Amino acid sequence: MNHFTAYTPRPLEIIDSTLREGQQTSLLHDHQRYFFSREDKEEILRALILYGVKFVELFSPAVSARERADWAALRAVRDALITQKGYTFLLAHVRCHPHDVAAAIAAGADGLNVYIGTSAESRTFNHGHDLAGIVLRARALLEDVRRSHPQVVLRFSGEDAFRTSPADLFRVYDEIAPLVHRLGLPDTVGVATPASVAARVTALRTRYPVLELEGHFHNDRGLALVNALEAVKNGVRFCNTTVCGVGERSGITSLTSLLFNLHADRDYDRLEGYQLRGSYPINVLVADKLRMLVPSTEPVSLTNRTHTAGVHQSAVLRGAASYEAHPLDNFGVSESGILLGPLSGWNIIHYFLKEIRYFQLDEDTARQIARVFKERVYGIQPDESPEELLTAIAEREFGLVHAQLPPAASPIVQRLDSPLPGQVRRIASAKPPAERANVAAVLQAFDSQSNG
Ligand code: HCA
Ligand code: CU
Repeated sequence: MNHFTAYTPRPLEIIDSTLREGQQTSLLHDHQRYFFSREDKEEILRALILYGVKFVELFSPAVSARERADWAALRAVRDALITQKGYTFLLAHVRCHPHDVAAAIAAGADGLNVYIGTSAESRTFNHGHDLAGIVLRARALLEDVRRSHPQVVLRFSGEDAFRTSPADLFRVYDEIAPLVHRLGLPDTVGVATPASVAARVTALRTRYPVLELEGHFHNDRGLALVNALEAVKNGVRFCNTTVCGVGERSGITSLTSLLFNLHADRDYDRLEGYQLRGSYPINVLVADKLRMLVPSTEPVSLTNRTHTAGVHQSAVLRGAASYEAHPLDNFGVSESGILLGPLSGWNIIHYFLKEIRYFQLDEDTARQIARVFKERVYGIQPDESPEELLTAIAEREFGLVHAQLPPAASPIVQRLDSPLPGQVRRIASAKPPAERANVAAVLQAFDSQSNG
């Protein structure tokens, strides 16, 4: 059976490249890890499939023996989820080279993401072929795959397409278009702007009206997200992302930030089939593998529901909508964080001591404690947390005692909560409790809800 011809693409098809572009992140080197382990990859692939991604890009098996061996393991993960989630296409990212293509086909790739540089910079410094040479090699290779492996899904990309003139890109794509399912449009070095993306996409759509387009945007200018949004709104159906946007240099478009923004723009058709509640868990999963928190610049993050200014904190306690404009709980960020510090007002201190620490106290005492805390917190020691300081002041200097309350779940959870007795104290950079949740289980739960 040919899975691809039997598959009707949705309005937006994410081609997630966390396991290819994402593995090129320098963040892995920061911890002397250099690559994802097989278990990491299996977990990430599983999470992506449960999240609703249907196209996953992997390294060419020609990269190393380990990558080649991992292909079989990842196919097994995919196969185990077919009954539950349908078919997921595993695409190999391959150079325009018969050796890479043969290795990918032998590894059981469903599709080939073939690329070769078309800009003057790539031609000069990368492979040394002129445009005619590129066309010759690419045509021969793609014709051969078409003939010998007609079930393989083919994409061709002129690497560095945004520094390739339209005339040069058309010169190559005109010859390749009849042989492939998709043409790629990678902004390899992050020079594109929303205006240049709109112009390029429109030009390609006009010239190749029956072909699908694929976008890939690097974040060197901080425009990876807005460029991807512009591309999909101009008719690019296939878009490359990675979880948390990790990738070469400053990375590419983040998976969840793209979907989150489409949701904010009420572009619900393009969200068909994605389990948005799994967004934060999947960010946590990958961030955890990179030994970091979900970046504060990531829209789907606990940071976006964490409040420090006193004015914000007291307003959020009365109504979260005051400083939380987006329905982040629909994206799995199901708690708010309140950080205590010198900007905290008496009311949040009252709330923290009463509702989170279950002390018996009145508002007047809370005001007095707040005055002491706000002065003392400036002299806080590196091994002490603001919560510990506040609790110590409340207990030792004001003699507060605990109310005998049942441990009811609170809607607001202290992000930097201090440890239970006997636990090692967490430092500020350690994972908040929500970020250490069993992510696979969470994704699975969302998934079964959505199926039931
Ligand atoms: C690379 C370059 C690439 C390829 C993208 C693509 C880019 O790391 O090999 O194949 O569409 O940014 O151009 O990631
Ligand atoms: Cu890239």
